[in-house]
Amino acid sequence: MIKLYGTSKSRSARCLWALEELGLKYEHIPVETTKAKSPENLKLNPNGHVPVLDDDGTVLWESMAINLYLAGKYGKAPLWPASHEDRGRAVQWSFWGMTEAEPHLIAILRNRMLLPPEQRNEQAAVAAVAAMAGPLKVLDGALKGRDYLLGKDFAIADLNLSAILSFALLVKLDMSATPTAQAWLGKCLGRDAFKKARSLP
Ligand SMILES: N[C@@H](CCC(=O)N[C@@H](CS)C(=O)NCC(=O)O)C(=O)O
Repeated sequence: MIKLYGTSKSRSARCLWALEELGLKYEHIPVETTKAKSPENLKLNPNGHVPVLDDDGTVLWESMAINLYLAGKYGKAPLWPASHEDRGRAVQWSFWGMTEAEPHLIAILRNRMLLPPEQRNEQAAVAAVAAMAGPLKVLDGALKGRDYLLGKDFAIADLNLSAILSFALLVKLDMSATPTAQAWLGKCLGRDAFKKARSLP
C-alpha cells in the first residue's frame, strides 16, 4: 500500500499531484507542517519535514526524489520518458528547479507572506524577485518551439518543475517578460490531477 504523508498545503502537493497523474491508489495522511517534527514523523523522516512516501515499507523523503521514484516505478511514457537521455533531462530539470529557482521563491514567500510582518525583509524579497529573472529566461529559452520541456508531451520533468514554480503564482511574480514560460506554467497547473491534489486536505 502506498501512503503519502503531508498536507496538500505544503510541498506534499507535488507528490499528491504525481500520485494522481499516475492514477495510483494511495492513502493520504495529511500531516500538517506544524506536526512535521512530531516523534511519529521524525521516525519516518529524521529531517522533520513533509512530504514522506511509504511504498509498502520503502520510505522516501524529498519531494523530487519521491516523484522521480514514483514515475520510474509506476509510470509509462510519456510521463516517465522512454529514453535514458530524456530521463536524464527530467532529473536535470528537477534538480535545477530545486537549486536555481526554489530558494528565491521561498525567500519571496517568506518575506512577503509567511513571516510575521515585523520579521519580513522587503529588500530580501526584492533581491529574490530580481534573482528569478535569470532562471526564468533560461526556462523561457528551453521552451521555445516546444509544448513541454521534453517535447510535445507533458512529462515528470514538467510536473516537478511547474510544481516548484507554482510558488511564483502564490507570490504573484510578474512573469510577463518570459511569456513562453508563463504560458507553459499555466498549462501545467491547469491539469485536473494538479487541481485534485490541491483540493485534498
Ligand atoms: N526539500 C524538501 C523540503 C521539505 C520541507 O521543507 N517541507 C516543509 C513543508 S513545505 C516542512 O515540512 N516544514 C515543516 C518543518 O520544517 O518543521 C522537499 O522538497 O521535500
